[in-house]
Amino acid sequence: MSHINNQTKNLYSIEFVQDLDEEASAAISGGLLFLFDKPNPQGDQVVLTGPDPNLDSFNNKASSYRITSNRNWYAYTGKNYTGTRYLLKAGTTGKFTGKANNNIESARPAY
Ligand SMILES: [Ca+2]
Repeated sequence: MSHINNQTKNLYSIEFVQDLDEEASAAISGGLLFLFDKPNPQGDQVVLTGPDPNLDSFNNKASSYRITSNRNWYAYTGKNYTGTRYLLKAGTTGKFTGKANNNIESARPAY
């Protein structure tokens, strides 16, 4: 009986450590936002690990996105987080449609 209790305790300890690792890794990275040139999502891509005020070569190029972390992001049609703001939900993949397509100029995690 004592042996079984020890095993249970050890399993909980392992899960707890894994949870801490995931949280720590999300906090360090700020969550990951992938932007794609094509809508499927395919084509050229860029990976954002934190706020990006101009997207550099990906400016006005993104047609779809994927968020691989548990953090929401905002995408904006203007540089420096201006213009129309779009909420991109954590863990989702989606398309930029209408005037958002090929019109995203900055993005940052939604704190
Ligand atoms: Ca595009």
